Amino acid sequence: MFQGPLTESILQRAQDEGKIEIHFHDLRTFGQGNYRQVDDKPYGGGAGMLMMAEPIVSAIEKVTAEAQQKKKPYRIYLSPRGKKLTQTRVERIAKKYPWIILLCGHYEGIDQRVIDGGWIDEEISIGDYVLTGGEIPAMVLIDAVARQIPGVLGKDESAAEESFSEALDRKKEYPHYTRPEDFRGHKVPDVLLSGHHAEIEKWRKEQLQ
Ligand code: 21W
Repeated sequence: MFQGPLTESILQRAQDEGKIEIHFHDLRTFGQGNYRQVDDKPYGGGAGMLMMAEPIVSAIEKVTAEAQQKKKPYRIYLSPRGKKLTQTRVERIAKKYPWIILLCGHYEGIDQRVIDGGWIDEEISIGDYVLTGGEIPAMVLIDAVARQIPGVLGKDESAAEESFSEALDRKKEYPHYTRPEDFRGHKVPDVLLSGHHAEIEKWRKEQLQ
């Protein structure tokens, strides 16, 4: 399910140019027994299954040991219980951690001892709504972090980003128009056709919402 979004133009180009690398590790490889079991019933009862500690910790240890880097990976568990992902957090991760491991939760979640035992550095949620697993949140995080890495965005794209975060409040956006000037009776605001840059700037600031 990662192949669609992560091979989309910008992220594919970034990988082709060696600006980012994305590796996938199937937890089942680290599963136990003939059935490569990775899930089990929760102690205390309740609906659903949990991801077992051993396959997760084995996977984290193997991936950590394999990579040829001095730096430790920053280990993030995508969890509905996590801290909310914000642009500030995205920028901090992009700046501080050249190598991240993303653990996607599945079923009802993971054995708490993976977290309490120190194998996870941070739990992150992408928002207050319920999804089926951590895969889409992982892709959201990859996309948001990747575009912060120098050279991942093209010149035009990063210029747009600059005006978005610096000149304007980061939460806000103004309306955009492109050709034609008249679309089925809906006109482009006159000021945008005027060529008065100061007026256009003023109008855009007024339109922020
Ligand atoms: C959703 C797993 C709900 C477990 C107590 C016992 C990762 C996610 C996820 C999921 C539950 C993120 C319950 C925003 C998300 C994720 C799957 C809990 C009820 N309560 N960010 N059982 N939203 N979701 N199930 O869902 O793994 S980051």
